[in-house]
Amino acid sequence: MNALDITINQAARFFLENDNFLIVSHTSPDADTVGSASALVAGLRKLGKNAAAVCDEPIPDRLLFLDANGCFIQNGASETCSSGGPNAILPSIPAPFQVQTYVSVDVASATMLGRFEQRFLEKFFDLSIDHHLVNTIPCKRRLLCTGYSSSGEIIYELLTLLGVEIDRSIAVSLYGAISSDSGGFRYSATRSQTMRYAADLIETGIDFAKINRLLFETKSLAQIEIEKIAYNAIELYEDGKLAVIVLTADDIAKANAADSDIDGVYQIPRQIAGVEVSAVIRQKGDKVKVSLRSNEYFNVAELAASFGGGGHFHAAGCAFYEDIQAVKKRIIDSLHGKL
Ligand SMILES: [Mn+2]
Repeated sequence: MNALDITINQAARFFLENDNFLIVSHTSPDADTVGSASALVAGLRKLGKNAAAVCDEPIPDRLLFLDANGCFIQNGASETCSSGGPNAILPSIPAPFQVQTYVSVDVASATMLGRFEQRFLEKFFDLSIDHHLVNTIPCKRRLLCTGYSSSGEIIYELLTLLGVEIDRSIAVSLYGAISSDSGGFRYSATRSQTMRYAADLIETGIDFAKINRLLFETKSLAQIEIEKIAYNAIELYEDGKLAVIVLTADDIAKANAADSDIDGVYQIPRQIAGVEVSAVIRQKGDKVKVSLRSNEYFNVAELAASFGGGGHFHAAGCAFYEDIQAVKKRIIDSLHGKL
């Protein structure tokens, strides 16, 4: 516990007492941040509040079904609306009302905010809702549920507490968020509560099999292309306990892969028998992003945090402004003798 931490009841009161919410998702948007933010906005609107969600990167097409209510303002969607006033954020993000309350969902660190990073380093979030083990978001209060599989579980609890009726479109958003972050209810973060909430959501009549197929069994051609390159790039260290994949800007261009196409690559190296830690190191603009995964005993959240990043025990990430080969050496050196 930290002085910023509030309970879920206090968070519910916070939403009742405030209005004109902008819900901010993390960059490289995944199903949890998209589904959770969309469900929260839809729920707040049902309570008569003004709310909209935003992410500094476009929501990938394959995740748009999680925002059936159109809760996300897509970048540049409208130049005629303006958030305006002293609280105005980036002029390129139009909200159809004057934003007063800023809430982050599923965002562990300011580096996951894209161009919003500077703004929120200066002017803190009013509330940060998250389930990451390490959360360093600049905020005035924080609802941090580290035992939860997903932010989707937190939003489900919150909306239930607020008396919001969970209709099918909200259920799709939340089920997708929970199923995705729990790895289809396979990862260790899955608890009995996760299954209970999912069961409640299934009872609304959603096509959960379709949601799981869209999340786990559907790939774009670019995804397959980048995965082919990734398989060929696997290198093993530390007696086969560390697997590393480096994806250069050239590799990514050759596969014509967008960020969301690369997400699936993170799971590949840790599938090799005997591997404990995997690192996928890739160029992203002027940054080099590192996605770390572990299978059993190694806490990759700690390793990522030592480089200014964050995440969970078994899945974490960090970023560098260095040459990609230098980053690779740094990661390999930092794990030498530790596995
Ligand atoms: Mn999450």
